[in-house]
Amino acid sequence: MSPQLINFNPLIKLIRNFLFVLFLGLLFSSNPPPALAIGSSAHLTGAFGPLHNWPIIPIAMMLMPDGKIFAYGSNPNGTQGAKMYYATWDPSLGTGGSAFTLLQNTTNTDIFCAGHSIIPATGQALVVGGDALVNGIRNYANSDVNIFDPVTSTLIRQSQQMAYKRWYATSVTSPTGEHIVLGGRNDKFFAGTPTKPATTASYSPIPEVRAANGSWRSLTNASDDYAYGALGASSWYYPRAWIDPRGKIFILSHFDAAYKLDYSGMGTITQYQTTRPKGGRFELPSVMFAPGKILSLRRNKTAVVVDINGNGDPTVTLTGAPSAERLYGSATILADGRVWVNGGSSGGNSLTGATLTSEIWNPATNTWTLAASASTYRLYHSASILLPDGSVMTGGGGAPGPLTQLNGEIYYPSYLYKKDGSGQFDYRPEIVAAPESIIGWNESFSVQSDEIINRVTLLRVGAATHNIDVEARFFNLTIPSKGTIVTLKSPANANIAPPGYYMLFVWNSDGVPSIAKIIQIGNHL
Ligand SMILES: [Cu+2]
Repeated sequence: MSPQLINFNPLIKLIRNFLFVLFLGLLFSSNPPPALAIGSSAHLTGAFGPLHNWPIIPIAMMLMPDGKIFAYGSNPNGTQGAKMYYATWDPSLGTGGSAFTLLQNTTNTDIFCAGHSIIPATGQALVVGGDALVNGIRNYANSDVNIFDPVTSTLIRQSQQMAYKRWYATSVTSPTGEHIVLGGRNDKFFAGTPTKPATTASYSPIPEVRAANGSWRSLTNASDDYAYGALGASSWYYPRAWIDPRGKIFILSHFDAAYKLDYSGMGTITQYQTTRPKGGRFELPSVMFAPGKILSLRRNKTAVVVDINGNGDPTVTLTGAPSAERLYGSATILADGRVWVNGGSSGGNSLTGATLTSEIWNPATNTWTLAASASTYRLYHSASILLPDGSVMTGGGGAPGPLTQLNGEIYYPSYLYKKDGSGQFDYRPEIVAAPESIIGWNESFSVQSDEIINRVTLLRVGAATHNIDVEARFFNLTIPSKGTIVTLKSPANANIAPPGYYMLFVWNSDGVPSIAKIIQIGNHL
């Protein structure tokens, strides 16, 4: 499943760079540098690439182990249509039409607003639940299970369904490679008409676990309407849930209560009594930016760090002040461990109060800094995801919304640019050799670059939708001594680094990252 390693000869690279510089010299000896390049702030704020088309609204985007994006959401007209279509995008081909593939969904499942994760053992995407049309009315739920296979680009309906219907459920990958599925709507309120019967709203408060063999087990002892059901504040709406450092599930509800779910046996759910981060909303993103540490955006231009590393109740501390309230915005861990936040609006799914300016939270300083501005708004049904080249695809919005966003933009973070203000991309170190087979936990492995390696970072491949990516995780790997070959230790255990696929970035002394090599962490076969 690993992408083929390109064994690059450093001498060829040297010659290429020399010729390139010679070419630039000749170019600029007769023509002045382009005006746009002077005084660029891209090396400080990052910059957006041009707006480009998507064949669907990418409401959900997942990075597959081959470096491509699997996306679903709308039909090509930008209205709800995931029963008919999904799409793939190959970032290595750019953003022109030929980089995207529109595919037919033949499963008869409407995966609009489904839950999803990557299956660690196979590198396929697990898609749970989604939408259903009942008496001609949308946004009911289904209990279907589908798997997207990146090798054949096919979406395949599974014979083993969930016990409960789920629309807006969260899927969490466990340390053993199972999936715990939480929340979602079971049935929808409809008042009824003379020709269409009334229906009553209900939710799915019993989590269920998908074993590696595809069978399902309900956690009937862990039923809870507040943690992931009807009560609280839309607690069923994509519950914010992560495996904690002890291997249990931590849940940060939208109404500020926090829970521990032990998913062994029939399950046990416990509320943390003292953990009450204020200002939660289901429209706001949260992301695990370091082992056991979650950045959570809250209402009224606030954000908190929730630390779940200790054995007692998790602690909550305020960060510095974000510049804007970002309902329906996204939070993405960059390749250097900072968190980039974009999109959103203080007015909800509305252009009133919407912001184009993005911003970055730096965990080292606990401060927020303004970053580049996008050319269009990202609201409800938008998503952002880190790519293997260290840039971020942000796309979508609409179905419904004030804008039908059949488009995306790529954000190029500051670390990709030369520091001289020219606005040009810097030369990148390249990974010459990295592990091709599975790496265990707390295990030594080596990586080789064509430049001195100054830093190595590791980021779990993302699975973003509805302004949340519960798969995303970040690791700074310690380098014992710098060199073109460094020996590192993989993360300590499967609780902090669940099995699956991770982007490995090496950084040179100029602070520029390589294109990532996607490696697999798991049990040796
Ligand atoms: Cu949705």
